Amino acid sequence: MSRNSELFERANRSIPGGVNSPVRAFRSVGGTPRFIKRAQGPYVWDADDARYIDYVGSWGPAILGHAHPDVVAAVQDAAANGLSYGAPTEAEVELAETLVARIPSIEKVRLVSSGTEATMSAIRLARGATGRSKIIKFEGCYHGHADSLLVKAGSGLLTFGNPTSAGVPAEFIQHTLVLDYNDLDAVKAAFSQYADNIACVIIEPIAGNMNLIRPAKGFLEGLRELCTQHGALLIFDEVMTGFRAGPQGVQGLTGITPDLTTLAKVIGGGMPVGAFGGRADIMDHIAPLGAVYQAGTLSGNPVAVAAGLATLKHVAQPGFYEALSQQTQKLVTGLAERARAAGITMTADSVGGMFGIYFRDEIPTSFAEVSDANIDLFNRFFHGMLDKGVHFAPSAFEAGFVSATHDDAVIQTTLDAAEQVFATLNG
Ligand code: KE4
Repeated sequence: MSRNSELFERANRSIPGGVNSPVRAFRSVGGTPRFIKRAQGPYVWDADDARYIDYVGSWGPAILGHAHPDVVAAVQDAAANGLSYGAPTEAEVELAETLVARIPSIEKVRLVSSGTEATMSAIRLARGATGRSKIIKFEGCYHGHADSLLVKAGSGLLTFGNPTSAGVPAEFIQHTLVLDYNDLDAVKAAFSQYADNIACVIIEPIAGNMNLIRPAKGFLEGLRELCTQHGALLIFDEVMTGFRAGPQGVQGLTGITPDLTTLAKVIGGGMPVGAFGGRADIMDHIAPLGAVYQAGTLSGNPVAVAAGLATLKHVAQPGFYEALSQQTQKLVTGLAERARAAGITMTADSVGGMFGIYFRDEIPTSFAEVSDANIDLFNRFFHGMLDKGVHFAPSAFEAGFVSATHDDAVIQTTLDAAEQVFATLNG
């Protein structure tokens, strides 16, 4: 038995499903998850010492590549001064100032320890600042596991085909309207029906939790107009796209200004950091200044903040995102070309350092379209690549991630493996 299998069997005895986050369990692709014991650059090694080119990248944070020496050194230096104080530090002020400087829509920001905390807090803030209860989210978008957001969520839940989580009383989600992504008419209808009771619209401005789905032309602009018109807040959940799709996330690519933005992943560089921020007049509703309570023992943790600052310093280097986008485009173009050459129906798309691959004939524009992709073929592709030392995200409903260390040689190795795997998929 492999060490992965042994560890998975052991893990299942003490951890539900053997994992600390559902998507890691390989439930949708089948097989045994790889227990990673170390990572460096574009590679991870599993418990059997097998090496993989990694396109999960910790689901986004590992944008510099794993174990970047500057990030590791920053963490070591910070840790040597103590791990956590429960008191303000200069480093967290520096991270807040960095986010304010980099993301124009963020005038003030509060640091937390995860994306879930960021979106949960942003929703509470929107409700507190507007005095309204209803929120609008979109099917296939995942904003973390806060109760009011676990309604037809994407990511792990979507994979389990479990549109609403158990344990969430109907009362907790009665104010959550779930609409179709890219359906602006549905949003207009919701505002017509609930105009003065909609606190916010929360959206992944490029969705990454139902695989990568772009907003249709005019969709985000329409949301901005409707929110402004009805006094609702527009929340861009850029936990995944922030500093991943581009240096200012999707708001930088589109020029659309949300009222609040949620961040995590890259801003922690692999350590637990999340954030929510935006207009100062809204953020000032947050305790201790305002009446909207929010708190966290490890918020702004000095070791986590050190990793985030070191990461954000590197991504600010001239040409970083151009190079990252170029490598990601090489990957998706190469995959699509090889699939076509092998007679496999597959398309692919990418934005910045994130990408989607779809076993269907066209790039999907909605949850329904991504759901009609050939999941079985994806799963066979996933395992074929895994056997050849390439680790994609273990779900057809997840985006993939490229790091600054995925150079031409790494991309070429991936494409050579894909060519061989596609050849086996025709049967
Ligand atoms: P966390 O609580 O997992 O840090 O962040 C939740 C979250 C919020 N918003 C967006 C847009 C997100 O993508 C996420 C988390 N993303 C998933 C990846 N699909 C995390 C992976 C996992 O759940 O293990």
